[in-house]
Amino acid sequence: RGYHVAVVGTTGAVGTRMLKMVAESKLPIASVLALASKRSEGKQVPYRDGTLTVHETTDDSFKGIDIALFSAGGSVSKRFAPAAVKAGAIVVDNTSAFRMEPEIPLVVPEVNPEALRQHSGIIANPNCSTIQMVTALEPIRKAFGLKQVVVSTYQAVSGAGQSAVNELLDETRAALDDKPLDPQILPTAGDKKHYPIAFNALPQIDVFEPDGYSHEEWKMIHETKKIMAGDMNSDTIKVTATCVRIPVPIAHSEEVYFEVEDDKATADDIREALAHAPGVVVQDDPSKQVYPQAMNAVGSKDVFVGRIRPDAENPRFFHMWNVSDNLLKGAAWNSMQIAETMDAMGLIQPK
Ligand code: A2P
Ligand code: 11C
Repeated sequence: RGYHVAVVGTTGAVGTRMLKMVAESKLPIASVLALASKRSEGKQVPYRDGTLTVHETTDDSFKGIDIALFSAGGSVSKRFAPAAVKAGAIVVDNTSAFRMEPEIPLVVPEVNPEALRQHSGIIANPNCSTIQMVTALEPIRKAFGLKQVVVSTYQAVSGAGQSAVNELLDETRAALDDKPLDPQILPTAGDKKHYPIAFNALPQIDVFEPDGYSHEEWKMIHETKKIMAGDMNSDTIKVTATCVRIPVPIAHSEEVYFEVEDDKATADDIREALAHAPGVVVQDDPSKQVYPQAMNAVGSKDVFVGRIRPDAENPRFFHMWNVSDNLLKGAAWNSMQIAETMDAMGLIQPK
C-alpha cells in the first residue's frame, strides 16, 4: 500500500530534484513513473540507488497514478494536467499555467495549507522567488502584521532551466578564454534579444508587461497577494518587486524591505519570530560576518534569513536578506511538501 507517483519533466533541472524529493519523502511510495517528452523516451534518470526509464508523456500516462508532479513548462501542464486529474490523480503543478485561476489553490505549506481543502484536482506551486519570500514573511505577518513589501531579487540562472545553466558555464569559459560569447537563451527564451549572463546582471526575468514590469515581477506581486491575503488583487498587503538575474547557478537571494503594523516590533523580535518558524533558518550575526549566501543554500530545503535590521528613517520598516535553493523549496520540495501536507490533512490517501 502506497502512492503511485508520476513526475512530468523528469529530465529537467526541477524534475530531477522532484525524483529526489519523492525518494526522500516520508510518504509510502508504491511506484514512480518518470515522464518527459518523446525526445527522452528510453533515457535513464537517477532514482534512489538506481535509475528509472523515461517515458513519453501522453494522455494515457496517468492510469493508476495518485500523485502527478508537473514541471515541464506551462503548455505541457495545460495539455496533460486535465488528463491526469481525469485518471484520478491529484496534480501538483510547478508552472504558472493555473496559478491565477481563483478556484485553484496556490500553496506554500508553511503559509496557507488550509487553501488545499478547496482543491478540485490541481494544486498550483508558486514561483520560486515568491515561495522563499512568503515563507520568511508569514511568521512576521502573524506576529506583527504586514502592510507592505518592496523586494529586489538576485536570481540564479537555473530558474530558466538546465539549458540556461549550461549557457552561463559556456559563456564563463569563453570569456576567460577571450572567445566571443554567444547568448541564445537569457534573459528569456521568450523574447527577441539575448544578452550574456556571465560577468553580468540582467534586470529582466521573463517578458515585459505593458506597464514596464517584467512578468517575474508581476508574479511576485500577485502570487504573494493570493497566498498571503487570499486574492491576487488584494490591497491588504502592498507589494512591489524588481527582479534581476545574476551569474549564480543555483539559489535565489532577495533583499526584502517591509513595513509591519506593530510599532513596537524590533529587529530582535523579528529575529525571534523567525527563529521558531517552520522552514526558516536564521543566519544573522554581522559581528561575525554571518549571513545567508547562495552557495551555502544549495541542496537545502530551508529558507535562510539574515541582515535583519530596522530602516534608519522609516519607523515600522525593516530589511532582511533571504536565500534559498530555487530548485528545492522554490520548486521540487515545495511540490512534494504539498503532497505530504495533503496526506497529513487526510485530503489524499494511497489506493
Ligand atoms: P525533455 O528532456 O524530453 O525535453 P528544464 O526546465 O530544465 O528546461 O526541463 C524541462 C523539462 O520539460 C524536461 O524534462 C523536458 O523533457 C520536459 N518537456 C519539454 N517538453 C515536453 C513535452 N512536450 N512533454 C513532456 N515533457 C516535456
Ligand atoms: C526564474 N522564477 O528564476 C523563474 C523560474 O513561474 O515557475 C520559475 C518560473 C515559474 O526564471
